[in-house]
Order: sequence, then C-alpha cells, then structure tokens
Amino acid sequence: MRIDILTIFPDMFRGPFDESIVKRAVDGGLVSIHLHDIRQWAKDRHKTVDDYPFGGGPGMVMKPDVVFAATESVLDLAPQREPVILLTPAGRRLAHDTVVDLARNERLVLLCGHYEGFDARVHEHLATDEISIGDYVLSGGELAAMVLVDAVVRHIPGALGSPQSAAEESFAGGLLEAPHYTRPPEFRDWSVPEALVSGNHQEVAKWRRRQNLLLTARRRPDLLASLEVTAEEREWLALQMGEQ
Ligand code: 6GU
Repeated sequence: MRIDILTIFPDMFRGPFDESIVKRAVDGGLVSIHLHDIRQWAKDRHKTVDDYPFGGGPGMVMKPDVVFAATESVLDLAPQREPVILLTPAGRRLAHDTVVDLARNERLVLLCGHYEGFDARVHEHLATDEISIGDYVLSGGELAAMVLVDAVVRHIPGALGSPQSAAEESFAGGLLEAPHYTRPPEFRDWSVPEALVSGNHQEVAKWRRRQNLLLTARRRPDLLASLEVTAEEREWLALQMGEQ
C-alpha cells in the first residue's frame, strides 16, 4: 500500500511513524508513506496557503488553487481516481468497518486541513471521502491522519506479529476484548482467573467469549444490540449484570 499525506506540518508525523508497528510495516515494505508539504505548491513568494473567508468571520481558509495543485501533482493525474480522504471534524466518524475497507486500497491520499478548514470546492470536487475521528475538534487534521494510518496499517496482511491478532482485537467481532493476564499467577491479593490457567482450550475460549460479552454490556451496550448472542449467553449475562 502507498499512503500520501498532504499537510502544512509534515514534521508532526516523524515521531509516530518512526516507531512500533507502522515503522515495522514500512521497513518490511508492506506500506510506503510519503509526506508532502502543501506549502511547496503555494504560488507567491510568501508561500501563502490560506486566505480570509468571503463573507467575513473568524479564521482563515485553505486556498483551493494551492490544495488542488498539490493533490493533483501527488496523484500524478492517474486515470483511475484514487481515494482522496479529507480529515475533518465534519466527516463521517471513523470506526472499525471503515478501517478494514480502507486497508483494502492499494493507495490512499490524505488531506490534512488547518485554520477554519478547506475552501468548500476542495470538499466538493477533490475529496472522495471525508473522515472524522470523533466528536471533538482538533487543531488540525494531522493527528487524525496519524490515527487513521496506524489503524489501517494494522490491517495490512503481515503488519502484526500474529495473523490472529487483528481478527481477535476489540471491535473485530463487534465486541470489546477480554482482559489479558500474564505471570505471576498470584500478584498481591489478585489471582488469575481459574479458567485461564486450566490448560483447557475450550474452557479458555468460553471464558474469553463471556468476558467479551460482559465488558461490552457494561461499557458499550450499543454494540451488543446488533450482535448474535445465544440464549445461554444471554441468560448468563443477565445474571452477571443483575449482580452488579
Ligand atoms: Cl479529522 N480534524 C480535526 N481538525 N478535528 C477533528 C477530526 C479531524 N476528527 C475529530 N476532530
């Protein structure tokens, strides 16, 4: 996969992309990440990328001529239109399903906005998708782009140590993930649940499934609504929830 990121702050990305799973995926040739400074495409000697909004109001708006020039140059005017994703708090909210879909692309182009945002013509005629990472406002699209890249890269085959990991993670089955334990089995007054140290795989699987259900019921009941739960599991869950 190739990811191109257009931003006026390319240096912001250096730390997060130089560590951990993203770095390993880049080093392993699974993904290449190309940062482009939008300012390079500014047309005047002051390298202006923003201007006052027509009709007045606070803040500045990123200029369409500069943003189109930058994006079209990076896209190399490929005949088939590749996804150009604009990061904006007004976009559709990023969630697991979208992350999995995005990971299937050969190429992604991410546009990070600043100031009051982009000229509306960028939204209408350049972006193919607009994505937000949650209901709050960030100072710019850069942190959101980092979140998106990290989440997407995890779903590129080979990016994680074990192929099972991505499938078993929270949200993959529509549930939050069960608690994990490691040695020592006894720590202070807290011991590891019996089922996990039983050595019985079926027992472990059943315990994990039930813990997934319980955690999801407690923290994110909205996720449970659209899930298939057996009558037995439902009964067990009702019992647990009643005992809170
Ligand atoms: Cl994608 N951009 C900005 N500026 N703020 C956000 C966001 C994006 N997602 C949530 N808040």
